Amino acid sequence: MSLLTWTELEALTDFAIDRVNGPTNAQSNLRLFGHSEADVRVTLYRDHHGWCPYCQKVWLWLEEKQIPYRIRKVTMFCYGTKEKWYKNIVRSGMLPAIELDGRLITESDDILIALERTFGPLNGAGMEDSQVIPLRRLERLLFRAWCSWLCYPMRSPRDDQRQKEQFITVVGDVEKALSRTPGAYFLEDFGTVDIIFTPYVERMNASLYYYKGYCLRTENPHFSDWFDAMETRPTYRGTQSDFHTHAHDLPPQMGGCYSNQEPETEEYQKRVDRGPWLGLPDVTYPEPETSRQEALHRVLKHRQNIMRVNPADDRLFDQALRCALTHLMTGEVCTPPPGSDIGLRYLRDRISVPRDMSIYAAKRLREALESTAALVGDRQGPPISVRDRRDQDPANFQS
Ligand SMILES: N[C@@H](CCC(=O)N[C@@H](CS)C(=O)NCC(=O)O)C(=O)O
Repeated sequence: MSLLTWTELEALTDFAIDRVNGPTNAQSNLRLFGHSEADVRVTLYRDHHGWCPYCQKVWLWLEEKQIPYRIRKVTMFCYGTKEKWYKNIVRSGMLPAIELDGRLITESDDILIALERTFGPLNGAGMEDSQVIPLRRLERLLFRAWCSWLCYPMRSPRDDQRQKEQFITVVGDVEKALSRTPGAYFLEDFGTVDIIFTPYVERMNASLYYYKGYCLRTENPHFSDWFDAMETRPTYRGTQSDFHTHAHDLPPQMGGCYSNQEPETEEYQKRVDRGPWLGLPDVTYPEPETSRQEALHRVLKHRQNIMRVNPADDRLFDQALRCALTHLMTGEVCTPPPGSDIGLRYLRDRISVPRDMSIYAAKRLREALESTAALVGDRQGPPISVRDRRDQDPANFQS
């Protein structure tokens, strides 16, 4: 099989989106929605990797409401050094923050309230609406029950079971709340409540699957419909992450995630880490036709940095990566040089969704890297740290 050159690979993708006026995407630094730059009144400070759940909340709201805004990305403590310029604005370094007409606002709930006062609430019911307040409270209850189960080491399987039951009781209340309206959303129309639930419910779905062998999305019919409905929205698709990303971004952010001993847990962990990734319950909308082109385009764009941070020898990895990309685009089996399995799996483990690419593009790229690596060995890359993610320090990736 002929290994494609970089030039030949470049000819196989014309993937492009309009980052300013097109669909929601994680790479944009400016969103205009057809307005002019002079109309921008908001700057959103959010984290580089799209890992901060409170940032996702504000990000989604601005996208849904189509408010022109600028984005400035900031490093989280768990993966690098906080930028001095940001500490001069927000001394604690906490995210998210916005500047609205020159006024700095922190705390995601206060941010949404301030945005509502300026631009009006989303679909009628705002943060302080009497229908919204009890649902916001329910979201916090669910969050606490999730933390109690996931983020503390359990003394025994019985303790684990007890925490699971407590979590499932709150899930039952959420299911009831979702069943009260004819549609799939929390209130009659999609709105603020759905946005408030989104970041942590997405993280619950991923982390409980991986650490507890429990699938929130498939085991609860109303949640399942809600996820499906969310995935019809281009705004959500643009901010949506996957199981692999969350399974490994949460431990340092939460101070630890603890696995139980259920047989499903071991099976699901293997699936999330080593594939196959297509068919995992982190996404159900149909795969876009452009997913492979997108993955290729993103690798080509960041090729130099990808090579530089990879533990494998540059020449060896250059050839191995072209093998994986040749396979991705042509389906042909292309055997990489001996010894390149670790380098390919290092990259497989460090694709972050949606930071690097969308969910299906990442699945396709992981599959191509894994199946190419498997041709020459079964060695895994260095394990992903649970204490910090300095391997993802954005300082190493700036172009
Ligand atoms: N109550 C705050 C919580 C914000 C928060 O906890 N932010 C975390 C990230 S999720 C943060 O910025 N931590 C500092 C860091 O990780 O660098 C809000 O709703 O905005």
